[in-house]
Amino acid sequence: MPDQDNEAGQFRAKLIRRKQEWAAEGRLLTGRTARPESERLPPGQREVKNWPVLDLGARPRIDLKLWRLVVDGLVESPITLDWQGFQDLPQSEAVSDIHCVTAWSRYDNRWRGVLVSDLLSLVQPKPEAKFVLLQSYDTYTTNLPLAEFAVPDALLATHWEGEPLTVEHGGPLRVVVPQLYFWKSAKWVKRISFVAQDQPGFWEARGYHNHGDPWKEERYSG
Ligand SMILES: Nc1nc2c(c(=O)[nH]1)N[C@H]1C(S)=C(S)[C@@H](COP(=O)(O)O)O[C@H]1N2
Ligand SMILES: [Mo]
Repeated sequence: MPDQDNEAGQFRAKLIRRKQEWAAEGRLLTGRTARPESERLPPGQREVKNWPVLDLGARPRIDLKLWRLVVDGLVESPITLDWQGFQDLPQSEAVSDIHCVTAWSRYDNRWRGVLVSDLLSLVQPKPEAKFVLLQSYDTYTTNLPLAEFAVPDALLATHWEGEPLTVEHGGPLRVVVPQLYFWKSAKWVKRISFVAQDQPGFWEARGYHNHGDPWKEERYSG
């Protein structure tokens, strides 16, 4: 319906404008640095017990029969997985904290899915591959260095706390890269591309930090 599309479009435009303003003003910055070894909460963050939903407002519902995950670019063995093919990969669990750039952190999230390290063994990135671009079913994109994607507790998650991920939280499949701000953890991921040259994703092109380390408070660029 055009009316609904228009409303969704206005919501999205407003949200993008507000978050761009935050970046321009340097909102929430404390100028402190903290170490993950001695402090659990990164600077400027507060712990929440609930789990807020943050996205651009379009939450795609993907029929598992039509769902595909493309893994391509600078890899020895590019692959397109269907849902069964994804289930056939080794499934693992990892527990990690979430740190969102809007200042909430949520401790001890138990994820289940395919470890990024297992995906990397499968597709084998070439030596020239230095960065990863994640593309999602809602047209969202985000970028990160391959070295950050390859950490032991990063995963392609289908479950949270033993339950399938809800659509709001990125189900059927989202990326989780816990040591970076949560905007790097693409929900509804559909394509993972390994590239030589970094290119900014959605928020990275709109005033958000290219790297996004919560411990260094890398919230905004510039
Ligand atoms: N596909 C997609 N992934 C996304 C987003 C989005 O809009 N679309 N928002 C990002 C942002 S800004 C955050 S903070 C987290 C929020 O995840 P949550 O809603 O499960 O808390 O998802 C990230 N991944
Ligand atoms: Mo976010």
